[in-house]
Amino acid sequence: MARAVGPERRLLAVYTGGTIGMRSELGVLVPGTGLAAILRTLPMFHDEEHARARGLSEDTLVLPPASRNQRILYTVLECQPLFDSSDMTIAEWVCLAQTIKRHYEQYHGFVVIHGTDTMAFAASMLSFMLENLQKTVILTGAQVPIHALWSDGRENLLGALLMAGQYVIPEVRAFLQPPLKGVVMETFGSGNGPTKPDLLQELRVATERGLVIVNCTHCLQGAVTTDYAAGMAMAGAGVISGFDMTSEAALAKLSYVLGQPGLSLDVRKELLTKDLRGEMTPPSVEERRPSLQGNTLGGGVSWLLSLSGSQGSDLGLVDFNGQTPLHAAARGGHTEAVTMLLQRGVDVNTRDTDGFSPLLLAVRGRHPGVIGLLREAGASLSTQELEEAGTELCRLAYRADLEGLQVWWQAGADLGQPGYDGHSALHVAEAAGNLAVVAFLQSLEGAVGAQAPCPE
Ligand code: ASN
Repeated sequence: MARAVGPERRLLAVYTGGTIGMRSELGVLVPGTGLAAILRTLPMFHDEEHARARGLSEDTLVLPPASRNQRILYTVLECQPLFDSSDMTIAEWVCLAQTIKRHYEQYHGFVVIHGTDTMAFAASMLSFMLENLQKTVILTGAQVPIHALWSDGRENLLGALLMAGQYVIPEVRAFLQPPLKGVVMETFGSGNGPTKPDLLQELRVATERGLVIVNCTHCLQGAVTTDYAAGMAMAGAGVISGFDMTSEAALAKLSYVLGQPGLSLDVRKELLTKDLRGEMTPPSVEERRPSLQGNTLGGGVSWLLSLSGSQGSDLGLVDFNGQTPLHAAARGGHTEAVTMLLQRGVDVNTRDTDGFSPLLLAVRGRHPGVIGLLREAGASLSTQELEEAGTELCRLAYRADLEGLQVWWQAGADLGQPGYDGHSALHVAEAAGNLAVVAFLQSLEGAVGAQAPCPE
């Protein structure tokens, strides 16, 4: 969250309805029009003197000065019709997103004035619909109409206007940037989240940079597990399991652990997985057995290795998805574990039930160290795995993602392979003017073809 600069910040307040602007009719509350007119009469929402001196148009309101050199100007866009939010459906949320999109360039930020009954749904919907958002969008509402003698609405709306006007809070991906040190994430069911590769990649980059992310379930009972691929993906991205901790306990514990002076990052992470004050029930060793990933992967693999020596356990053991310990180690970028497993002679080209090899998982996770080890041990991508690669390569070229292209090359993919529309990554990079990518791809063509030589 960065402080917004500039003498004037212009906001659009989209008024969709809700109690904040309701009136009583025949003893019941119904959506009320004319919110802007009410705000204009309240000095905390409009500085008439400044508006006149500045020659602002009729539909523009201006807050009294909140900081010395900055004014927040805003326009209220009243929707037709106005809703009690319990009547709002996907159609209205789409319309709301389109309204923000239509006005995106004219304003520095947006406030959505919304009923509280379904505000959480609207906020969640918007966070998915407004992709690549670079401006602040804040939802607010109230339990009591804003014109009532006492109303939470005045404080809520003022807070929303000040936040949207004074701070740049772009979408959650950018949210993980420094100076943030820790995050408590609430996920579905047993710790499952979306497995969108770009989201997982953001999480992975953040955890690798040292951000501590703790995963808690939003369920009132039960714990975070890795029973599902969706939960496994979180752990694979370096997110720490909060097991059965409540989000409140996790937040307090994270603050406590991050606030302890002189501890290394690993020690802090270790502390988070331990029960310090009766706040969690970490799983027993037995329960941990099938997971074999995330922070416990190194230990889990060593444990398996020790068993394989003494009791002949099988390192080719698979989980529900047909993935072996080598898949898990490759996906998590654990070079030591990969080395140990390869030394024990596990099958380097083993495929899971989707046909994916450890090498493909290492490419997706962008782990060049692991890719190198797997290639040296004879790993190669199958025809099936390479089938979709052309389109992925074009996407990376378009985004000037050199690192992404390099790992595919290191894994032995043909970077000249066309995407779904017949264009190659080089065509796409040239068209997009991504010169570094063009130079990289041309250097491969000139030298050894667009495919990495197989290591000896
Ligand atoms: N029924 C109202 C609504 O969601 C409740 C409120 O805004 N406080 O529109």
